[in-house]
This record gives sequence, C-alpha cells and structure tokens, in this order.
Amino acid sequence: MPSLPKRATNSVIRLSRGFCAILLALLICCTCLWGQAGFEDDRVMLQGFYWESYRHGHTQFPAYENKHWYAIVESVAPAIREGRFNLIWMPPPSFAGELSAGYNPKEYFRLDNSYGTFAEHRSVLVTLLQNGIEPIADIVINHRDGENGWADFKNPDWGPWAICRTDEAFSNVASGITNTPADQRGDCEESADYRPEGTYQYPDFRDIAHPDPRVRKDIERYLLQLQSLGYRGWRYDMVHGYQAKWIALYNRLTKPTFSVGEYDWDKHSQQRGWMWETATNSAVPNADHLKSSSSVFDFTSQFSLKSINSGNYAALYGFGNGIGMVGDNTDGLPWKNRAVTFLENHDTGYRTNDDGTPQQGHQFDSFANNWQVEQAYAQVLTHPGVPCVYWKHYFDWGSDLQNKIKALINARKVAGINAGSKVDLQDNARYSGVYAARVTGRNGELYVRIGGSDQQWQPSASGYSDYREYAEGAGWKVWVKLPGNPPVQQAPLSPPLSVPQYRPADQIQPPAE
Ligand SMILES: [Ca+2]
Ligand SMILES: [Ca+2]
Repeated sequence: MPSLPKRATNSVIRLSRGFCAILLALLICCTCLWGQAGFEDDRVMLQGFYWESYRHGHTQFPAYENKHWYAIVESVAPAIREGRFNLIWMPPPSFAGELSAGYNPKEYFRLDNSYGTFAEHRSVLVTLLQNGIEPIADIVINHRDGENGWADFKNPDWGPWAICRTDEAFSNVASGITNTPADQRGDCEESADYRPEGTYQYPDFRDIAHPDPRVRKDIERYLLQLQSLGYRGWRYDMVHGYQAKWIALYNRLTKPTFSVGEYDWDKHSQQRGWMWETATNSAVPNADHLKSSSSVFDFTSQFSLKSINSGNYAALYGFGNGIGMVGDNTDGLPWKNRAVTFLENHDTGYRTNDDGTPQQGHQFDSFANNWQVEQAYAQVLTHPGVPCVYWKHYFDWGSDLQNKIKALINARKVAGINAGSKVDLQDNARYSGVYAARVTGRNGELYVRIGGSDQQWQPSASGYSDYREYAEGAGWKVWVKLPGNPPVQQAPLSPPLSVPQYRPADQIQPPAE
C-alpha cells in the first residue's frame, strides 16, 4: 500500500491476520467472478509492447536497451499496478525464429522468443500476477510458419494435413509441397454467416486447418500450457481468418478471464456477427447471448477519434449515440460491453524497419504527443468499452502524459465507469462547438468535456452540481460526482493474483471438446 501515509499503514497491519485473509479471499473471488464473462467489465488494459519491442536486448540493435523486453516489462510491473491497470496484453509468446515480433509462430510449444528467454518469460508473468495484473497472451493461430521452410512444422509436428488445401503453399513450387495429393491436405474453413466471402487466407504464411481435430487438440494443449505459465486471457490475432465457432470452442475449454479478437479493421458489421458467433453459451437469446462472447477491438472508434486532430468535435457525437462499436446499439444490443477501445497499437502509427527508417504507411503516429493524444484518451478512458492504453503513450511519451492518463484511469475507477456504462451526450456543448458527456458509473457520475474551455461547457451548464475536478489537460477536463461530495479519491490497487504451476505441453491432456 505505497500511497497510504505511515500511520494508516500501521493501523492496517494491526488488523487481525484472519480478517485480512478473509478480505483478500473475497477480493480475489470477486476478481474471478467479474473476469469470467458477463457485462460491465470495469478493467483497464495496457498494451504491453510496440512493434520494435523484440529488438531490445539484441546486439544487432544497439539503439535499444540492453535488456530483453520481458525484463523491461517486469522492471515496471509496480508502476503498471500504480497506474491501476488490470490487464496487460503481452506480445506473441511462441518461438518465431531468431529475431521476430512473433506473428509468424514456428514452434507453438516453445516459449522462449525474441522478447526473452523462457526463464524471463515465466518471471515477468509471475511478477505481473503478484502485482495484481492479468497477463493476456497474443494468440496467433490463423497461420503458422515452418521451421526453416514453408511447411516443415516442428513442436508440435504437423504435416500438410494441417494446412488449408487452398493455401498458397500448394500452388507455389518454392514451398516443396505442391505435389501433396488433395486428400492429404487439410480441410478449409466453410464460409461463415457473418462473412459471406469466406474466411481470410493470409498469403504470407500457412493457413491452419482448424476443422482437423488433431490441429485443435494441439491448439488446446498450447492454450492450457500458456495458462499454466501465467497467462489468464487471450488476444486472438487475425480472427477473420478462421471461424468464430473455433474461438467459442477454445474459450469454452480454457475459460479465459478475458478474450478479444482482432477482426478486419473496417468491417464493422462483420465484427458484430463475429462476436455473436463466439458466444460460449450460444443457446441464450438476446443480450444475454453476448455475455459469453469474445470482445473485439473497436477500430471504428479509433477511426472516428481522429476527427479530434482537426478539432472536429461534432464528429464525436456520431449520429446522436456516440462513436464506434461503443455507440452501436444495432438490434437493441449493448455491443459496447464487448468493445475494446484504443488509440494506437503495434500495427498503427509510427513504425520502423530493422534499419531504423520509417516503414511505408507508418511515417506518423495516429495522434501527436500533444492535445491530440490527451483529448483522445479523455474520450476512451471516460467512455464505455474496455479501454486499452498503448505502452509508448504511458511509458515513453513523458511523465506529463503519463500523469494525465493515470488521473483519467483513477477518475474512471472512482466513478465506477465500466464497459456497459450509460452515456448522455450534452447537446448544449455541441452548440458551443465542443464535446461533452455525462457517463454514469457504479459509484457516481463522470462528466467530460473535450475541446475548448470551461466557458464552452462545464457540468453546471447542464444543471449538474456537487462534483469535483479529477483530471484536466490541453482543452479537456473531467469531473466526478460522488454521494456526499467527498474530496478527490484514489481508486484501490488490485490485490495479488495466484501463480499457477507450469506444465509443459506434452504433459497436458485437453478436456474432450
Ligand atoms: Ca496462407
Ligand atoms: Ca485462415
């Protein structure tokens, strides 16, 4: 409890051990229940890496730190806890060659990689759990890379039977497997209701045949191995490449505390269909159906937030219901409960080649390190959905931005804002050229203005009263109203989470499907 004054700490220590144990058990229990599934998730995520993270600690890249990425993350675990983050999305966990960001997995069961050794990997997860932060693994199972060639799969050992029969490998002689008879190739995915053009095939690597039970058994073994290492949830890569029903199956068997998919960025309505089909409890109708669904990254919000950069605050009102998946109530369903909002990730914004030059299409960040990034965070961190903060923004863009993000997360948690919170857009602010909303949390109300100053809008302009200022920055401000109007509060820190016993993949027998 680092933020408590000494006297308060002493009095806490004086509480009986039995009482503390009960309290801790209750807190951990509540954490599990709320993590399993359901709506109104009040967690906040940190993306625990960026594109170049794999370069740290490798002599080929002297410009980066002399420590592997896992060691860097571990060293700031207490700061992540202090920031009130609950989830951390970690990079792909499997071996993908000597130097790789990991999106071409070669050996699923081998858990050392360019981000660190196996020991560093285990160690960062243990430290995160001890700091109350849930590690989320980046699961790349649309496609796979061969050990040295196109399709020489090792650990687990798979043959051409594991590759979708229309994969590019069967038509390009360089793969060495073009002679494979059709009946010895893997089944392709049947087309899905939500995606009539068929699931995506990635031309760079081999598309995995999920319809094959041997493939699924090894993927299930892999996920259980990752859970035993310390991961508690899944960020599924490129989920438009295989059927949502497999996500439902993998989640049903592994029960992650959190699940989110990266679906084709601009296919908003398909994203809804995909979410619907990922429900592990699919027999349940209406809104309850979505309670067991996977979340999706809300790229639509990210696109719309860029209107901030030109000062177009009217765009944040959308068509009267706000922006993105968060503002979507198609079929009367609360899609916001399954939306993960963000401003930037490892695939967007400024990004470099191995020689340090900017990649094509990645010369600029989506939001500049000034009022743009601040105002965009003032939106996602006060609104429904599960917000995800980008590593660079929190750790590399200066202490001023870090403190502002921290204050926003604190305001969110103190008010009890969650993925399903109700938003009331303020039309009077719209008339004065800025954006403002009242967001209702479990504990109180939060008011946010983006753009302009108090002269354009402050909560009293809408008749609200008895609130306190919680965060402010360049052209934005956040207030919180709590019962009894107490002074500014600090949200509690997460209790430690249990550390599982590691089990190698060959010692794991997945449950029956
Ligand atoms: Ca392919
Ligand atoms: Ca595919």
